[in-house]
Amino acid sequence: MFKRPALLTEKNFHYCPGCHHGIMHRLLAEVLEEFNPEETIGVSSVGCSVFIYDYIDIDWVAAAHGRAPAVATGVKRVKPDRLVFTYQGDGDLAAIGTGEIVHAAARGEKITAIFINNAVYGMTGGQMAPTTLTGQKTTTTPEGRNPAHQGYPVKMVEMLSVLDGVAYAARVALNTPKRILEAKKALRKAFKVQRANLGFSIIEVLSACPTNWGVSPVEALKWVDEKMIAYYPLGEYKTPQEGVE
Ligand SMILES: Cc1ncc(C[n+]2csc(CCOP(=O)(O)OP(=O)(O)O)c2C)c(N)n1
Ligand code: SF4
Repeated sequence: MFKRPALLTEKNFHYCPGCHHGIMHRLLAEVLEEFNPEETIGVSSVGCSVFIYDYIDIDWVAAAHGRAPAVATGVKRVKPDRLVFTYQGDGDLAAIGTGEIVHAAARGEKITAIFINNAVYGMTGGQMAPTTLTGQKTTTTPEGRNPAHQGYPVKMVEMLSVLDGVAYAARVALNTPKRILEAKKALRKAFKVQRANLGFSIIEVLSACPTNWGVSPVEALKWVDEKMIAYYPLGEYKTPQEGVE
């Protein structure tokens, strides 16, 4: 029988119907309960998930837009015994914070990045993000993203996985129950990699934004399959040599 994870506060999520941020918050709360929540520090970022610190009852530091990996680096270096993670959207991690994420990964910081890729800037009204798909209509690409003008969508996990500092990199989705369970496994593994001091870990989460995609919550589940996974294949892109399951 499902219970409400003890780490989720009583506060109702402010997310739109069908948004996957809520599913991810629940998974995060469930997995953190398996570790020591008292010793966990989250770094929240800017975007729709800006109030995550109101929903998951652990210690948090709020970072300015894009700066979460730099803040997490500082926190982890001061408190190396803590489990430290960032929670960032694609505008945050792959646009304004590209430098921070690349260099934190290259340095092999012992932190975990949870990267929510919903292919748009959700909070500010659906502008193009680096992850917006070719042909996808957004408020700043009303004709659809055209690589000739806006370049190609960025595959962050593939890009980061080639860096030596990265110990674990995976992409997951939340549009079916099976995939939600796989996402939970990947999240657990990313934290175990951090616990084992093996280096930087990241999980990219393909996440629905029905509001800015202009589809219903149910259609958004299909959209993840047909559009997102087709361009952003799921799976583990890097796993440590040592046995972390
Ligand atoms: C320095 C700075 N620049 C711009 C903004 C405005 N801003 C707030 S949220 C956001 C986009 C967030 O999009 P994303 O990271 O994809 O998260 P989502 O809302 O989709 O979950 C922007 C540009 C800001 N808060 N700070
Ligand atoms: S705008 Fe998109 S990402 Fe933001 S809460 Fe709504 S569905 Fe979620």
